[in-house]
Amino acid sequence: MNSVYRHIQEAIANGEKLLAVLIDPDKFPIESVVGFIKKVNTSRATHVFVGGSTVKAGVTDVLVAEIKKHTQLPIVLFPGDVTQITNNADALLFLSLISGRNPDYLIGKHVESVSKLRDMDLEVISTGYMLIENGKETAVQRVTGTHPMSRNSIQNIVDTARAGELLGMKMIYLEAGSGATHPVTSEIITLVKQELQIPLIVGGGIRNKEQLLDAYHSGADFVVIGTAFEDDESFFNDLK
Ligand code: 1GP
Repeated sequence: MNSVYRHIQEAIANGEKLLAVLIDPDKFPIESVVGFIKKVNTSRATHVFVGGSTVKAGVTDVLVAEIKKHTQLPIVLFPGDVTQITNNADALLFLSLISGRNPDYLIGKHVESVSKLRDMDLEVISTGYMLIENGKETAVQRVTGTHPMSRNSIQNIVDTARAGELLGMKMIYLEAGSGATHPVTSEIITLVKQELQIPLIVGGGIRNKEQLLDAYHSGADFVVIGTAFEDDESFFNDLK
């Protein structure tokens, strides 16, 4: 029990940097799993995240089961909705959208999910999820009806992350949004990291090795990349 989070903590304590490949079930045909996961397995990815803002009910369950057949990497759910929770995964990021003020995404969906979680042995990792302005509207913003935090309100971003930690959240996820024009800035990552004891995840708009290394050097413990792999699988070769 609780081994995914414990391994994340141990890896960080050993100075390792973690990388998740994000698969959005809405955009990912099940026939592509074998070829795609083969590339994931030979890259430096440490985790597979599965989830999206708008996914049909039942699709995630089948996709995760198929991915699991082809990789030893931990599969972590990154759900946009309760219907995406499946016991076939190894862990669930229990995301509370602390950058927004929509009660459904702060606590409402979580209450809804409990009757489902009660019958599962899924590891649940409480995560403070923060949407940061990136230059264009993102799916998270549209679906949750919340505003991202301004890139210039750095103190507010830092304070929000720290409030998440003080509430007992186990990780903070700084999200620019899928396909973001600009990833979260180095300055924001550095200042948030300085404030936290818990692992820091950064994602959204990271498309090349330089941006990935920049996020790591700024203080990200864990980076999540989806679109860059969807658009061009040769990106995996850069990350061997
Ligand atoms: C989105 O942070 C993730 O929720 C990954 O974003 O698809 O832009 O890599 P990209």
